[in-house]
Amino acid sequence: MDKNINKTIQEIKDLKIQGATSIVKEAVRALGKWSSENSWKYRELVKLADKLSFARPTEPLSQNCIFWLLQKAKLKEGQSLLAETGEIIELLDKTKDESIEKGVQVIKNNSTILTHCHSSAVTSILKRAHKKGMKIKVFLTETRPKYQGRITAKELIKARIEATMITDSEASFIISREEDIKIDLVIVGADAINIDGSAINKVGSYGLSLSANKAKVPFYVTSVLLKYSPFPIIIEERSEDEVWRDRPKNLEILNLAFDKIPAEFITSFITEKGLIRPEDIKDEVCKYYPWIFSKRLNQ
Ligand code: RUB
Repeated sequence: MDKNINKTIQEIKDLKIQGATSIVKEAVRALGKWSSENSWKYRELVKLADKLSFARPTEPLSQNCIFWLLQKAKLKEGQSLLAETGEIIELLDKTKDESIEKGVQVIKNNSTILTHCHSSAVTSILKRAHKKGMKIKVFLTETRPKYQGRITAKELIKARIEATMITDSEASFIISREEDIKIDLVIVGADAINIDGSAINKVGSYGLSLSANKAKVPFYVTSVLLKYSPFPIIIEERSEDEVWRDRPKNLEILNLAFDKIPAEFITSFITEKGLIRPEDIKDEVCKYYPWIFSKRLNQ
């Protein structure tokens, strides 16, 4: 296989490239580069596209964008697709930027916000709110077993935002408190939006949504509409070694990368088209990206 595509796939699998938005951008960039350096056949492109789309199985943003690229590529066999991949990246940047603006509007001055894992959409909202002069405090989970919370922590500290790291197991209790710590809202990112308005995000999100619901704390999921999937979502299961490499023989470890946030616990999605309630998300996707519902060979 092409060396650069292989490297990109490996980096996505190893989480060197993590988060839905970075994953799709690097995948699309790799395909653009390959198309411009090779005289390719459509079936070769489909093979590589499939490998990149499913480098991590729970990524409909990649699957949707690469599907769109394949439709365009049908008439361009052997030619460079850099213009098309550039168009996708531009759309991703534009929709993300619009959703960040909408996200800032749910934050009030002097808010305490809790987030989980590392979502570039969430950190961008927090940084923009801070830049606009809002005083915010952020509680962030460390996110075992791969500690993506550290990426969030470094970004927030660099932006001079007041940040406190908590262990994953502390999060529900912190959300339930009212005396010393009062969480005003929870914002998480998303890897996928399902037909029923539920969302898929880093494992642990389900528990946070449950606690927020019980404590009546608003729970927002920020996601561009291109993360919608009309197809059943596979939850990625990762290696046992990530949890405990020297584990006792015969101990089984289940290491799910993601879980599902039920629609009923989501106050609103923060999208490029504004705040959308879970029950309205399908109609909005139909309106703006009807091609997402097209039948695909591999789904
Ligand atoms: C990352 C994660 C992020 C979403 C959204 O999981 O769950 O919340 O991917 O990210 P992992 P973004 O670290 O396993 O990839 O907002 O950047 O698209």
